[in-house]
Amino acid sequence: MKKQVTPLISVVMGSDSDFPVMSETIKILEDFKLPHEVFITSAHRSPERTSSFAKKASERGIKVIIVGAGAAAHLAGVIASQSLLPVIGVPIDATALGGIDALLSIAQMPGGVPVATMAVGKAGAKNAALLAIRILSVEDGNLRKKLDRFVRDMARDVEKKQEDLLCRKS
Ligand code: RP5
Repeated sequence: MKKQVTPLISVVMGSDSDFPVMSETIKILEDFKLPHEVFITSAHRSPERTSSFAKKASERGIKVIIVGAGAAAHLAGVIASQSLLPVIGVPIDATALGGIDALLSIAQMPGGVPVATMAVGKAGAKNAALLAIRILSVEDGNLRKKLDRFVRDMARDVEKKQEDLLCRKS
């Protein structure tokens, strides 16, 4: 029988239409082998489900909540108002406003209820996972080593791009 692993990170989204962007978060968490869960709930369409999720997340062992939402994106703020866990918001381009609506809704929280707001779209979704990993790596040496390797690989990729470009030119 497969051993059940308690998720440390919850990846929440307002709708299944957010999944193509939030899959960037999930990819990074999988690469780092971090136990996580994926949960769909909406601040507006399922407020009770959202509230129940936020209130119980900490007691279930969740350490960081990542929230992707588009339009009038209140989900991250509503969850942050009902949980003491760190909440990271990813604004999603879901309307004619190109994500500016979600960006402002997530970033412009009133003083007292913090939500760490990422860039709109896939880069933000990727960085949300990396920020969660940075938070957890403060207390986890192995995770810090993996993060360090990730950062060094990224720098090496830049150098490789330079070399490839020079090869193409010559
Ligand atoms: C938000 O409304 C969701 O996060 C999504 O980005 C947007 C549109 O949702 P759907 O109409 O595609 O379900 O709550």
